[in-house]
Amino acid sequence: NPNICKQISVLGVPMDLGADRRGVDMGPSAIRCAGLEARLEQLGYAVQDEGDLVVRRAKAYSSTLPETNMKYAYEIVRVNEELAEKVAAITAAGDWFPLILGGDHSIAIGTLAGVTRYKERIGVIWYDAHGDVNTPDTSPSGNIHGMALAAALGFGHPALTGIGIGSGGVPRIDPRNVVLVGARSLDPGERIFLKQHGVTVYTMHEIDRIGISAVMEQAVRLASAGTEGVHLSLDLDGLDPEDAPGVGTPVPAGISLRESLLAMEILSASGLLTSAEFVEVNPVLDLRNKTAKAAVELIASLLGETIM
Ligand code: 5AB
Ligand code: MN
Ligand code: MN
Ligand code: MN
Repeated sequence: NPNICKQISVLGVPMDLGADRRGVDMGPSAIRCAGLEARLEQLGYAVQDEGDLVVRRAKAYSSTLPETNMKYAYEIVRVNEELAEKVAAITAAGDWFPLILGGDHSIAIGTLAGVTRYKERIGVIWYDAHGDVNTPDTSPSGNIHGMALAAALGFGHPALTGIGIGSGGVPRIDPRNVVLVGARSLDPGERIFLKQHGVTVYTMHEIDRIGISAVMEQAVRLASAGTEGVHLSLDLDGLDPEDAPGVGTPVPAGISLRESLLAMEILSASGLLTSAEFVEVNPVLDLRNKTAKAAVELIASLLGETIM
């Protein structure tokens, strides 16, 4: 609970190998430039900026895994292993809240392995236009950012599913505690996966019908049932491209910034948040850092900022 945890540990992961468009590696920088640290300090938090992990881009490190379509798998696996250890270390004592800045969404595999290290069971709210539940067999692209949630749930290539938990390790996330919010672009194999494993999906249809507030209340309830807390994995492409143009895979007709701020406030009020990551900010495609600024607004709301 960030309202109890008065210390925030910020960690950047300048990873762009999980996506086709280059540039999300500059996401952590852009979010820091948008004034993250000062904003958190204004809220009364002690902030420890751990800096960025090192992502190597030379071809030799980042080639496709033989006999798979998984682009840049070697380096993605290496960085995620390091990320899992780092996040586990941040959470070990229980009084630091990990705030991870991406980077592409492939980093969720390491983040989730890390945040579950000292927890029995955790729920996840996956705020995204996409499902990210492809496996190498269903992926249309071979891009690992589209496989991250499946891998964190234990499905896909062993090189990914073993990250942070070892081969044969069992993920501490039950798909029934996973909730997608904002989905509007799912691949055929992903629809099957989501139904088969009992992941709850709130598409734009539900958001438009019952409103973001009811959706988030239900999402919190489902993600927290029987768990020790809730992790937020927020892909900026969950937002409407009007409000968040700086993303590699924009999908029209998304969640507005206004609705998203309310979503963060509801999550904050639940007092159940254990950790969060903000991913897929691409400064190369952004307009005057608009998307990174939106990320900072969302983070402030998530961590308890109120108007009055
Ligand atoms: B993101 C797609 N489903 O697997 C795929 O931005 C897109 O982290 C994945 O949500 C988008 O390549 C991944 C077509
Ligand atoms: Mn995503
Ligand atoms: Mn996405
Ligand atoms: Mn994306």
